Amino acid sequence: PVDVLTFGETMLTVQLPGPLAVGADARTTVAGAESNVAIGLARLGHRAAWAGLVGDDEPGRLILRTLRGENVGTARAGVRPEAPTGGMLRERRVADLVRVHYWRSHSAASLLTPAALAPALDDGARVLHLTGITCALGPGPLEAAHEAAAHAHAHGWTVALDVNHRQRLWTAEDAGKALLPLLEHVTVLIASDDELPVVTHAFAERPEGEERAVAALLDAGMREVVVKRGEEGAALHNRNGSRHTVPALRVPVRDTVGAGDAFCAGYLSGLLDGLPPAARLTRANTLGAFAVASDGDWEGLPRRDELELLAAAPGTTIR
Ligand code: ADP
Ligand code: KDG
Repeated sequence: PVDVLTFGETMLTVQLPGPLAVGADARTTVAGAESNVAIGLARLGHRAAWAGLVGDDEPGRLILRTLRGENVGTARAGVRPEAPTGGMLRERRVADLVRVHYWRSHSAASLLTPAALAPALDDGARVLHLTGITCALGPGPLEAAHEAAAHAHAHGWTVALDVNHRQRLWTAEDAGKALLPLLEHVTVLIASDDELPVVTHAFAERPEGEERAVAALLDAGMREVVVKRGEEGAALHNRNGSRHTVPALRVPVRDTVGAGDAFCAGYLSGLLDGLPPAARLTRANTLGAFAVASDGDWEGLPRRDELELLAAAPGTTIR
């Protein structure tokens, strides 16, 4: 068995330094919330496997090659000739504002079903990592996420769910309804502070405010609720009543996309290493800081021997 199994949609990603409407030179890469997490974990030496679907096309080949090059297991990834790999274009519209465009409806990744995922589940894992994005891709991926969560729960794995709400894919109301039946299987819920109402939207007594939302989630059976607070860091609420907050690292901001995924990788790494709560948050914040201080979702994430790198004084040259 691997340490962490994850799956979802990884896309060909085109990054433009300026507005698309007038044309700009592009950089191509691959990105997907779950594969970002898998790469972050693999860089730290954990065994991570990604079991998504790609098309039988050049973007699909780039995705699999990239994941293999990052030591992410792809033995259970699938290639579907009947649909294309999804794509995403990210334009820096103005200095501090990035706009995303998707080409992902009817993509290969949206063909995922519980049957396609079964071999990966049979392999076993210590942790299953899910995100709300996969649940938004269509009925097959939602069912696959649900069955994976039920299987993992029944086999005693840790089940992590990052809410990762994407307004471009579905409404908060639809997300709340779809995620509700999954929650009984979730061990660790990870959400930004503004995503908590998305998950609790479908609760019978809709809790108002962060404190009540967290309490309602812990009552629903989760062991831990982890709240991401951007440049302020993060908080961890444990079912046993303990609560920890750890500030973010201070780093120059290059590209904030991918920070949440890096954070998840750091948190799960801390869990796998058996770190105490505050140390798990510190590792999560450290990976989030690496993501914001470098271009790309995952390209700048640290290897284990680089975890302390951000403690260096600004402007340091290591020689
Ligand atoms: P998301 O990318 O999912 O919206 P956040 O913006 O909350 O999530 O960022 C996730 C984590 O990344 C934060 O909890 C923090 O650890 C780190 N992070 C985000 N922004 C910054 C920043 N400006 N400086 C340092 N760390 C940051
Ligand atoms: O978290 C970063 C991801 O959002 C990303 O790179 C692409 O998976 C993605 C999505 O659906 O937006």
